[in-house]
Amino acid sequence: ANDGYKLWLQYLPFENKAVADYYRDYLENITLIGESPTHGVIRKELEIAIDSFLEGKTKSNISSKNINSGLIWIAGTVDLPQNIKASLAERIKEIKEEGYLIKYFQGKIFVTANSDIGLLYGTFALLKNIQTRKSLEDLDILENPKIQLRLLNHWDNLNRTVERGYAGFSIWNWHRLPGHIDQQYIDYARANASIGINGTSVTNVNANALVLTPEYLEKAAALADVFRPYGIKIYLTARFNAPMMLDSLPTADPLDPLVQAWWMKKAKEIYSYIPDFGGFLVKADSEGQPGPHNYGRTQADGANTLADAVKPFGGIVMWRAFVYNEKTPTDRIKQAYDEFKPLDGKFRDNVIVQVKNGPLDFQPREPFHPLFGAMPNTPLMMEFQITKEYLGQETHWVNLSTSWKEILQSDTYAKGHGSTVSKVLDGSLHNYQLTGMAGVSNIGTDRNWTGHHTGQADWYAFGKLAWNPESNIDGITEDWLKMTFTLDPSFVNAAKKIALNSYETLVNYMTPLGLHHIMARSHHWGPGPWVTGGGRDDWTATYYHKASKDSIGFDRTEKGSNAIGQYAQEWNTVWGNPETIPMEYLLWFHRIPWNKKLSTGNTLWDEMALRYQKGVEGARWMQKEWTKLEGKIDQERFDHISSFLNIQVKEAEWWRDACLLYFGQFSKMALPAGVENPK
Ligand code: GCW
Repeated sequence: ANDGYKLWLQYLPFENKAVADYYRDYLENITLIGESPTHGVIRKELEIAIDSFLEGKTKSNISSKNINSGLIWIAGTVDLPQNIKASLAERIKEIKEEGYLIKYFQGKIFVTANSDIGLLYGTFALLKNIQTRKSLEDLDILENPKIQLRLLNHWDNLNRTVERGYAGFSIWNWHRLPGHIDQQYIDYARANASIGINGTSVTNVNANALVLTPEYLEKAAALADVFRPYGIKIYLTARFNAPMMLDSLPTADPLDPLVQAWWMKKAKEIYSYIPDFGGFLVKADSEGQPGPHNYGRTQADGANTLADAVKPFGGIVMWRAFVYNEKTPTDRIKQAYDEFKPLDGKFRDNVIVQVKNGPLDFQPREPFHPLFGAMPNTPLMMEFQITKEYLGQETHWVNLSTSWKEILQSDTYAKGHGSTVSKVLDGSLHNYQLTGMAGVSNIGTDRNWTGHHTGQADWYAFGKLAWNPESNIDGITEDWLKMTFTLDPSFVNAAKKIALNSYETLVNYMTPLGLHHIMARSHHWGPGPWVTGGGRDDWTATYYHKASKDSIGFDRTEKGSNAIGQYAQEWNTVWGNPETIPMEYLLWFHRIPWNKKLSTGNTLWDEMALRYQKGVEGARWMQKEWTKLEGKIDQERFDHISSFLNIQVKEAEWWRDACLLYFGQFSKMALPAGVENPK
């Protein structure tokens, strides 16, 4: 049985004697030089791994004294033997702060780095090569992260509910902190370090100011102490009106000297608890959160006040661009760009603006956010959602890295062809001095952390893409499957195929052809294309699809809201024309008559119906393929995924039926051949 708690760090036992013999020689002779807490973590991880690989049949001998016998050397560049250091000098020069080199040389494997954390990352990389049973004699890996801030964002409340929690409650037990350090915090740090995540914002962006009080800072400091040896910094969400909430200041105006002094003092206090505190993550002026707008100030005024407070201590502010207001009559998806673009260059150098992947809100599919490429003088970081708020929540198998890759490889054309979002993020396009990627966490108290076992893959892939947004997702998915379940290629290949098809399948059964925000009200689970009224148009479905008896879709061309005008001319040309726009964005940008013939030869209505049907068939295919894999992995996880796939198929049918019945009232057209009649 396997409950999935060990994630991708299963360190599956060697499958036969030959394999065990091959690796044993190496694993029994490890030289580890250094005594820092991070070295302690490295030693512990190696012990866990060796014990598991060799099923407790060997005693690991990891010592700084094995100078001669060591077949694996784990040592900082300064601690390498002189002759090795000289021979590898050219390569060593390329290693940056958090990077590492793994090199097979003169019969030994050298894992080396300039920092303790680099060494830990190198160790995890070596272990991954053993987990995936690579030949060690070929090892020559030099890796540096392409992005500096690689963060999880927890939307966790202090009472342990989670804003969008689909895997149980928050793992942070504030009540027991700081006295009790749960093993899960340590395992959380291990898992994150293994994929290069180096920061975590532990509280909801819909922030509770209480977390900034001494009582909670002491608790946060205890978490920071756990994370530190793993290279993970802690960040907190700052409620913008905290000066009023906590100390009854009459205002939270960011330009008021008393308010500025309050934040300065607060920052000093926080750093007295957490000397390496990362900084603040802020949601302001959005969905009822307080912000600089309350005082007629700009987002830059707000961000800069907080940034000045943490600056003396080396802290940063991640200021979210998810700012919109129901009272602003402009198309909601245009508002962030309208607000932030004029502020380009007005932020302090320790501010980074955190932008969601698309301009609306984590829909199954959106075009990339037009701010990417539009802020050459203000560093922007990515915010992806790992938790599946709008994508069926925890029971649907959807391989998110497929959609992330689509966004990362999107061309902004900011500096001509090839100006991808990925290059905006890694800083190379605009020479950003701060770079980052955040993922809204899907972690909860479920025994397997993420509800669906495959939610672990999204956590894993997020870390890998944050380290290098150019990473190959086929490889990421394959490695994850091998380390998590089994090395049996018949399982890995089949499961990978399911995973890599899952995203398009979901888009088809939920929101084909660029449909968006047609989920049920508020919880966003299940279909709700009929959702209307309720006082906030921008939270309804009808605002977005605008179905009428003639047409459907949101005209965002020049003739409509002109959201398209926020993108480069190249996109205006392609997306502006319903004949040339890729089908997946059709109704995002255009209003199309039901009976219009598309390039596929189908009318819009037929195309929509056929795509919903295709989505359902895709979900059934996933289920069928999964069934064939019984016996190839442990029964516990096999059954768990099987039962979720049952839900997924039912919900795919539900989505198709609900949407076709609803939209059919407008189109009044018959379903094309091949589409099942709604139940
Ligand atoms: O997607 C929406 C969610 C809110 C969330 C908000 C945000 C944290 O429905 O629950 O609030 O986005 O990103 O701020």
